Amino acid sequence: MNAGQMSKGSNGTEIIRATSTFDCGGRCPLRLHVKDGMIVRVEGDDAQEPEQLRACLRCRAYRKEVHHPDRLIHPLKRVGPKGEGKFERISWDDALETIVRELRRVKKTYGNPNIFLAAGGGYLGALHNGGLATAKLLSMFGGYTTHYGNVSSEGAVWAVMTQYGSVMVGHSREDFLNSRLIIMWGWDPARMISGTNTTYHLIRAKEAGARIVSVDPRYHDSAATLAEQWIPIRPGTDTAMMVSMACVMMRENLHDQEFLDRYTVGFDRFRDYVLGVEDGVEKTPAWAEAITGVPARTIERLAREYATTKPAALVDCQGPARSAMGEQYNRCAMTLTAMTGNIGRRGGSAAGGLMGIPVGHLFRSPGIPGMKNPVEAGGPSIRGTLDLRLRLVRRVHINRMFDAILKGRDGGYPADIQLAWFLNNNFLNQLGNTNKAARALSALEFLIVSELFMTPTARFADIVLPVTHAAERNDLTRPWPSGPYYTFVNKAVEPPGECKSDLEIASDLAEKLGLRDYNPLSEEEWLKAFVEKNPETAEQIKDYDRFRREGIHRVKLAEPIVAFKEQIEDPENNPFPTPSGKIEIFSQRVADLHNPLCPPIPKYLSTWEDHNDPLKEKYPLQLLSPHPKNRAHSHLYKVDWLR
Ligand SMILES: Nc1nc2c(c(=O)[nH]1)N[C@H]1C(S)=C(S)[C@@H](COP(=O)(O)OP(=O)(O)OC[C@H]3O[C@@H](n4cnc5c(=O)[nH]c(N)nc54)[C@H](O)[C@@H]3O)O[C@H]1N2
Ligand SMILES: Nc1nc2c(c(=O)[nH]1)N[C@H]1C(S)=C(S)[C@@H](COP(=O)(O)OP(=O)(O)OC[C@H]3O[C@@H](n4cnc5c(=O)[nH]c(N)nc54)[C@H](O)[C@@H]3O)O[C@H]1N2
Ligand SMILES: [Mo]
Repeated sequence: MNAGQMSKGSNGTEIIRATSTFDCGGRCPLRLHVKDGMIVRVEGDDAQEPEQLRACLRCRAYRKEVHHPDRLIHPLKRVGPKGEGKFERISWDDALETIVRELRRVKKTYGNPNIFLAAGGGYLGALHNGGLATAKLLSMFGGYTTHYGNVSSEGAVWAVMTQYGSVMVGHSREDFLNSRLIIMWGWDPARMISGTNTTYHLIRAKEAGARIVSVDPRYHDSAATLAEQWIPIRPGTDTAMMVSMACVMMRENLHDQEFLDRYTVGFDRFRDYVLGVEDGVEKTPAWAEAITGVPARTIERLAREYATTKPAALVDCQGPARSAMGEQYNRCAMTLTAMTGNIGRRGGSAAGGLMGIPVGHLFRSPGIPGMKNPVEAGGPSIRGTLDLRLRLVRRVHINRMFDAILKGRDGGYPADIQLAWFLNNNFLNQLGNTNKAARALSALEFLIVSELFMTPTARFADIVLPVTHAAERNDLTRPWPSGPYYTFVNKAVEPPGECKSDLEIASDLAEKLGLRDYNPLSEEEWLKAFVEKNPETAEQIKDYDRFRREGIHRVKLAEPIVAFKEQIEDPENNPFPTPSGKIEIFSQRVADLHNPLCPPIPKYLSTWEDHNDPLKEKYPLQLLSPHPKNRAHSHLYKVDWLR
């Protein structure tokens, strides 16, 4: 019997408790009904309290991916031209020997920096995580080059690190019940989720009388079901509208000057910009109307409403920030939350686009810290630094990896990449400029892709390794930092064919490469260590077996988590983690970059290919590509139900 089996279902099925591990904004607890080695039915959470974490459509179609007839089940070797997709079956031994030979050849001929690891978010489990497992293997092998930056939230991360010095800018979702006004600004949680319980709490807030407004070019599911007002806006112009809302508040003296004086620096600089002292242009609603397409009267009304309804939650997200100058949108949203004194207060919001809470999402691997990549020895850390000049002389920005493969050191990149390993991603599909990506992947001497399916990226590989699905191994995972809960992914079924997990693949390679102690523990020992050696989970999860049986540990909160509560309630003892200890509406660190594209205060800046670009005459349409409701990125693409 599987340790995660709770009970018997109807018709003799066994019910296994698990969750998905997709890189989506939720984490649905699932009851997988298994019969004769197949998942025959999927049910969602059955908790009675505090609330059910109801499964999304993707999770309800889960078994259709696990048992999909197109799953890769044997290692493959390319036999046709790169990208054409002609492969033949080979044995694991052949596949691993070839990889060992190529790794050694590239290391010897060019050195370790020319080995590249491209990991993505395809699997968010803690142990069988290909990104971590392969990084550890390659570190022990002498190192590798990799990417930095974040396709999801680079703009938002930059913005919050500038202004607050912390990425934990969210409230636990039940706090929406305390809001009287909620502005969903470029945010569609019914689709992208932001925490499995988010929409539930928004509905409760609405039922309790909160007014909900959506500012978004699209009339999406959340606007349709939750909002009383939908304000369509030209893509990329949100900052102009926010700036003009600030203008209304300043002119009508609606802003919370006391809050600004006490907790922020640089508001006067922002005011000079908004009122036109700096550049002679007052950023009035009429000014914004011409840029955004939103009527000046609509802007004025929203500005007054937001400034006078307390508490109010302005929720920005990452989509609008995933564009040129996008970080200004998050910075300006944060500035509005400061001007209205909504930061650190129940029912308010600090904005910042990330919505993370610092509880219920940590599974630190006891084996991973101390795993140093020799290629990066002495290099600066990627985390927590705002200093763009320092950023990663030894890494390649994620959006530039294909350019780096094509141009190498001559193009100013840290290495001439000859061998690459892509896993947990489908970057040919997911990063910009697919034609260039195809050229780059074709130019590699050797490409390994570990995958569930023959994706567009995998078609370019020399060797394709078939991996197990999350349903086919035991692991721990976490919701995005929205929690608060921890989940156990119990193995439901045996893997098909010859699939191995990324960790098993790396362990086998370590053995062939003579790297001892790569994987000293069994799966069970690792999982126990993850839970018991991480101080947060050790304190929370007292009964490992029960956690495993139930598949979830819900963290009980005495009261809602409110970002920066301590900083606001007791600022003397709890400065913001910024250089000034305050919310930095003006940032000296950014000013010191002397980059006209990085203003030290939030500003609306027109960009290339936006509504003002003369190219508009030729190309009058703007394309938005929001995250798909029926998939997690390209993951689940094969599932006919979801199509
Ligand atoms: N146009 C446009 N492009 C975008 C975005 C957008 O908004 N618009 N959003 C961007 C964002 S925010 C993100 S996060 C990226 C996501 O981009 P990717 O990280 O490339 O996401 P996926 O397409 O889901 O690819 C994940 C792959 O991992 C595979 N996989 C699943 N489990 C495992 C496993 O255990 N092991 C291995 N080896 N593989 C596994 C899946 O089969 C899938 O092919 O896309 C970005 N691209
Ligand atoms: N179902 C599903 N959920 C997902 C994912 C998935 O692939 N599928 N991916 C997950 C991942 S990795 C991420 S990073 C998050 C991303 O979450 P988000 O970044 O919030 O999602 P997006 O879909 O990129 O865009 C959010 C909204 O921004 C709007 N928008 C785009 N441009 C503009 C603009 O200029 N102004 C305004 N006001 N609005 C604009 C879009 O219409 C959309 O409604 O989602 C996560 N959740
Ligand atoms: Mo993302």
